[in-house]
Amino acid sequence: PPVIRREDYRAPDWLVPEVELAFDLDPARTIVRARLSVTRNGEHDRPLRLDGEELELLALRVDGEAREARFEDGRLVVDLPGSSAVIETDVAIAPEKNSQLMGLYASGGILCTQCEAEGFRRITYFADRPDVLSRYRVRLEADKARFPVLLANGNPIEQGDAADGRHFALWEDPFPKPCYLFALVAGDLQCNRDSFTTMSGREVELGIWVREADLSKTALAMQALKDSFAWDERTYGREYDLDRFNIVAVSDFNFGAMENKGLNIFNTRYVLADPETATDGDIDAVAAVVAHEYFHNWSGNRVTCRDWFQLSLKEGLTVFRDQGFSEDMGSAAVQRIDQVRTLRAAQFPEDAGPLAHPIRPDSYLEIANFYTATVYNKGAEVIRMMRTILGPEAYRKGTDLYFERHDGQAVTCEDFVRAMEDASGVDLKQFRLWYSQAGTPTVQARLEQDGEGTTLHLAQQVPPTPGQSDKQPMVIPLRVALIGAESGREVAAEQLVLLTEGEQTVDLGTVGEPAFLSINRGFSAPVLVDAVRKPGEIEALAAGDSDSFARFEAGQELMTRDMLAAIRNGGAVEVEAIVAAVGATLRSQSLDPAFKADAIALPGESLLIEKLDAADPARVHEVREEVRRAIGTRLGEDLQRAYTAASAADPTSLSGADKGLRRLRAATLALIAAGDAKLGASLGQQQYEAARTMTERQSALMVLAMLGTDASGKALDDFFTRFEDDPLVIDKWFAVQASVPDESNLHVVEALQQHPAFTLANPNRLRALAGSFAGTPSAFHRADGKGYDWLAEVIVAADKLNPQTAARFVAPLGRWRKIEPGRAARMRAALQRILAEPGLSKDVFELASKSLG
Ligand code: DPP
Ligand code: ZN
Repeated sequence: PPVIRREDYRAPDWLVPEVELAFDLDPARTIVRARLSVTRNGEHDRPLRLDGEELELLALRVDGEAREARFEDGRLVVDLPGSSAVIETDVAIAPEKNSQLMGLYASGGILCTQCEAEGFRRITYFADRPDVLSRYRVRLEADKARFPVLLANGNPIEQGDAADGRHFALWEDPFPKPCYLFALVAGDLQCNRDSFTTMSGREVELGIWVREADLSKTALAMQALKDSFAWDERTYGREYDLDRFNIVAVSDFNFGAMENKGLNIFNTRYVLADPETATDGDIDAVAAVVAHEYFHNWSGNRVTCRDWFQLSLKEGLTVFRDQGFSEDMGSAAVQRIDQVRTLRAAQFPEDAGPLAHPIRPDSYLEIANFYTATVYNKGAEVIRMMRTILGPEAYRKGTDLYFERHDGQAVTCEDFVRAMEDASGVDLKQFRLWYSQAGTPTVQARLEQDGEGTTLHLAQQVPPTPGQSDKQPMVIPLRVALIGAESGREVAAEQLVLLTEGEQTVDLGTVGEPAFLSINRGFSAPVLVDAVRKPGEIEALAAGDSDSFARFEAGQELMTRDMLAAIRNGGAVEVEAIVAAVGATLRSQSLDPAFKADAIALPGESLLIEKLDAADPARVHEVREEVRRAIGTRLGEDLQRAYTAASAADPTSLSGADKGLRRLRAATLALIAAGDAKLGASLGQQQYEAARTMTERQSALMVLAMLGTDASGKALDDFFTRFEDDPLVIDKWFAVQASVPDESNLHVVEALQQHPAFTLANPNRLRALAGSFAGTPSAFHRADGKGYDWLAEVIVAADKLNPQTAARFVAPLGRWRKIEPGRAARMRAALQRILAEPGLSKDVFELASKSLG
């Protein structure tokens, strides 16, 4: 497949200002009639070229005259003499045969669309690129009984009955948009209706459309939607612009959700939630995704991307915006820890591996492969750094200028940075390297104190990544403070240090006592910090850093240090410091429960593997388990006391305090079980049986499943029967069992694959099984390599149905560089087997070949 390069960008030859579409909807055979008004863009004599994929062309007319179709490289080529023309096509498509879930497809009796990035070409012939913006007028016609609800982007204009029991609806979207934001839905749906009055006093009708049985589970999403409208007005001055805002939930979906103009389509997983069937984490994710998609209305839709290399322009910015929303709606400190956890678990490995790419990639084979943690989460960190460097007020001026200057345009990351510069007067020339250089920088830090004063020595390295061997120093904003070794107080107040050179020293003045270094507070830069630590320093920071994120970090650093030492030297783990730190956290009167839950959780096995060369995953598991056991036995009483206290959480309350208690309860239960299996099993069983919410039930079930006793089998059976009719909960049933960290768990996973409720065709179900298994190192990395073989087979089978989702499972096999040679060879062999498969999609081909690289 051809490589697409950013430097090859050329403005479109033809523009398409107006589009009229008429859909004769039928799951087996849908007819799409398109009428495109096209205009020549600039001086050239090139023909119009339209993308199309799996379309049956029935007719082509140019200015009303029938034309023979001509194709070149799969595109429909139309020679046009003048400067404008009207192109009409009639095509047939088969939604119910569309297993890729791109374009128009059927999901549980609903017809719906997914067009980002390049799905629109599977609906009709079109210039399928984000810099072609059009006004759409869309007529939908379908059987009235089967598809009583007909939705599209924009505002409803007209509806009525048609012949043969059919009916129609006409929708118009006044805002020009790229075709990736096109959407339609037809189905038997019920609506949770509400409204929002915008800051200029306009009334917007809000609707969340779901199947009747799910209506009762839409209240939380609706509240989040209204909160999002209000937050974006308050925080970014952004107002909604149409009379309608609709969300539709479908159960087969490649993404989490999609921000189509005025008609967001969501994976049910990010809409449907009530405390009985969704955990607190699920409920928070619903709010975050609802906010994310809504915020795209400005950052993505009103101002869109020139080309797909600019994806982070909308995704990094919008993730940063939804993070801000979550910080304001909940506890900012806990949110920040969660954000960094996600970044470390998903993005750091990507940046350190064969698939590393800058947040603005330079090339791709398949753009669907670039909806990555780098583009999204590191992209958000880059925006956050700009805000840190400019300050909140200048940042807001910058976003105002960006939206004002580029409203209605398709622009680049460069345009965003320039707006920030113009609004603030700050030169971001060197900062731009964050857009072009891949790899996680490492910052080395050493504090030097003598009679004269305190000096911070900093150095940075940006590691080589595929295609980028030499890197330049980046702009790294570091929030730094000094904590007195004796007083425990901040002896040098927090300041922002901009590390811009390869090596740099910072004068921190004189402080009256020996000091400890609190650096990268709040995770002000997405870097690895390698600080020279004094004896007792990290312990002291873990016990009392005044920045809660830095305090959490210090605890993680301490745990990582002692676990890595044992993994490397092969001996027993030195657990004293860890046990002392966890004990102090548990007993603290001042820390809030959510923070405690985060602070007592050990860094995961994947994270430890990332820090090793030639890791033996079995050894990593053994050491981590040893520490968990030590905490469980040595701190049994503290854990039980904390567990009991946390059990007082009001199960029906979704307040931050009650969520925090439940989080601590889950964390302590797991550690109790690690120290005393019998006690863990009995508490787990009690908690499971008494559970009133999914948060309590799922955490108990996970502990029971890990213990693998008779009681766990019973609980799993009960769970299945109880929630048999709720696909999202059955996903959990699969995920819990596929996450058991045991070398023999592949057997369970293979049995689950044969379960009647399993299907490769549903992305959520596939992620629940294959994603959970591949995300559990001690099970996935069986020494005999059978875990890799299993995953490779699943990828190959899923690829035949849905390349985009299949490709998501390749990355775990690409981590072979971090693994000991025996297993690494088996991982490579699995990748080679995938590549040997005839008819492989370019999605899987690209990632598998780069992973072998
Ligand atoms: N729907 C995906 C998202 O919102 C892609 N735009 O991130
Ligand atoms: Zn997005």
